[in-house]
Amino acid sequence: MSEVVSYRRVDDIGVLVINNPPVNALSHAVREGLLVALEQGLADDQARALVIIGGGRTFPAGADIKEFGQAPKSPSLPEVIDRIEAADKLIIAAVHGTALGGGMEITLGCDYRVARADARMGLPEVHLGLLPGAGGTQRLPRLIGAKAALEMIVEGKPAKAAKLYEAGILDDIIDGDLEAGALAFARKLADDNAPARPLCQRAVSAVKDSLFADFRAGIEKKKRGFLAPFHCIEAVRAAVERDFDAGVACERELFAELLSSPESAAQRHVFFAEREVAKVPGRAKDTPKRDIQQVGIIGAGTMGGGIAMNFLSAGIPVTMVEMKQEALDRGVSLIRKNYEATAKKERMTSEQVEKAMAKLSTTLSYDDLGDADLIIEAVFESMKVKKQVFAELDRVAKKSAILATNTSTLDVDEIANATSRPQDVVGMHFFSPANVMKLLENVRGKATADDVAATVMDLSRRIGKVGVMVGVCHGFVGNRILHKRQEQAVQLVNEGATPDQVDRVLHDFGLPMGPFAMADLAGLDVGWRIREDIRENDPDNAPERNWMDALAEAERWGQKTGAGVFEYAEGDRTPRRSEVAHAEIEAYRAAQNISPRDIDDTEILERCLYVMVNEGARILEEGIAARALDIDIVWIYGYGFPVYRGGLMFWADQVGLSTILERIRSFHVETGAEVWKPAPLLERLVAENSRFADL
Ligand code: 3H9
Repeated sequence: MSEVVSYRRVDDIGVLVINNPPVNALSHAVREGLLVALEQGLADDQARALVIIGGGRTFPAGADIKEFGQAPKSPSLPEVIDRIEAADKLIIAAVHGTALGGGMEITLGCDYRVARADARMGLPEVHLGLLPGAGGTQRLPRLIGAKAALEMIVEGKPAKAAKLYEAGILDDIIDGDLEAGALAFARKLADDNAPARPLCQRAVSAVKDSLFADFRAGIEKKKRGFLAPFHCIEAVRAAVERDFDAGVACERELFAELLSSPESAAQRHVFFAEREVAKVPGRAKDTPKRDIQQVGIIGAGTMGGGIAMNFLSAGIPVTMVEMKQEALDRGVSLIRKNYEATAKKERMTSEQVEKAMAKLSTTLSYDDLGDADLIIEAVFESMKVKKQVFAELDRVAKKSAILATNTSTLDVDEIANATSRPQDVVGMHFFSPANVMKLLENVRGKATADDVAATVMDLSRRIGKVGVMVGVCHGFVGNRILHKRQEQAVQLVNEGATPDQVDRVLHDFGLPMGPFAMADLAGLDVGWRIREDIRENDPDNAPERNWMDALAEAERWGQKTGAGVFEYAEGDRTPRRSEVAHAEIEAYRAAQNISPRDIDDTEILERCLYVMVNEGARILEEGIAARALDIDIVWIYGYGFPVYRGGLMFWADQVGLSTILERIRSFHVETGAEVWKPAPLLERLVAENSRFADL
């Protein structure tokens, strides 16, 4: 008897139980075990029908992703499912938890499917850069039609039991004990002499001629750069246009192509990296955590309000503090407006909106924060102001409270020292818009206690964020790297490129927007004010005045004023070339005696991205990020680095570190600039012929 799949009979029905925690992934042992148990059930004369069920928390959540890339081992999942489908006894899948990918494909090989009301099923392979490769693209269209199957396969979003029942995927929803319900269901089928229902023998209903072309056109923009969604469409098209066997052959070919594609390798890396970031190296799994039941937020502006929404949506009460009642009122109405917009898009019910709003309270006095377990400061980005806030928090917060700053650049250690309890201070850097962006850079100061760090990492997940633990430095991981890229972008324009060209190159690489569209979105006044502050207070490090300063001084602050580096039509965020900006650029070049040169796209890409990789290597060297994968996740969730490239450092490994180092060295020789000095870590990795992933 296999250890991971067992067979037993309950009266007249055979039960196959899969037990491979945590998610019953369909590893080689499970596939082998399933075949053995199946043969046992088929040979068992007393069993009138068979039920397949998952042990533990779920029906199988898919193929074992860790096995991808290894030599295939027989039996393959398609072989197992074909055997299930060809069996001469009725087989019923009984689903709880999440039947995903290969797990759902097993259910499609069964004659009938039942599930618990809280179960979900789906084909999320597309998120791993794959397609359902065990017959899913051929059987699902035969069950629910090609259009509905396309939606489910290309979106990769699991659906709830009620919806699955409505779609005709589930035959029944079981209340109470799943196994008992499934046994009763099987027994009734046997009593009724119900027919076998192999999907492979069913025809696909007719579809509109333009279905596939229309579907493709509909996703082209959103799925730019990804390979899998388009392969998924081709596989479903095969289900419509060919017979079952030819369709399966096509699916298999497309699956194999995807499996060996760089896009899938990158997406699988991201899947594991996203889970790995939660496991902070050096932190014991059982580190105690503080209980967070009540949160205080200082500042009801866009950032404070956005942060508050995360907690309210997770059912955690929030008290917002401001200096003036009008600011509080504005903050509350902004939160309500955002929630109502979500409700309008049917992503929330109006009861959920009211439930979240009911957890929000406001005050003008810090003294009302005495019960808060966590207080997050989201005020103006000034060290002086932040220190005053933290001195106040030190006065009012209870002893066990965590005091967090949302600073994006300032020194968390210095802020912590404004209190008598630096061990309780931590950075929680939310990205704007804070209620939308998934990234949370949690910044550990020198004195931050272990349980404080563990609590904020845990909390990140609770409020639906991906938390990454980083150390203290100017700009932390994300903005520190971004800053280097923005500098290169400006320099490239100084030397002869146009902002349109730089933005196009980075957009074509897969980023959601280029550096200048991004500057316009953030507001040119933001960077300008920071530079002005340095010019005034730290003249030795004063940045050179350039055309970006001139634009900001002319109150061209980007999208919010309708013009910045680009121009924007009323109510339209599309950046358009600006003659004013070009005139400023030319004036700047003339004043600096720069004769512009033609710069090719490759140089733009290399300078903007390699400078980031070099900075990423320094960040690793300094221990600001613990692993390359932490940087990958910061850039994917904070800045939209293309998932199909796996994140900044993963991408660098794929390009080849020696190629990158060689270019960095030559930029260093050409410019003598400090930023192009190769990071020692990068040099070491190249010398050792290893990669960031090996660290
Ligand atoms: C497929 O099926 C291809 C077929 O069509 C064709 C084949 C020929 N394999 O996420 P969690 C690990 S492709 C291996 O933290 P949750 C995960 O890494 C597959 N390991 O829990 C983690 O490990 P650790 C299609 C897996 O409750 C642990 O399990 N299926 C797999 O938040 C717990 O995971 C999918 O894409 C796997 N398939 O969420 C589903 N799945 O503890 C992928 C999980 O060491 N999985 N692990 O960090 C998920 O979406 C979520 O894990 C799930 C549970 C919703 C199931």
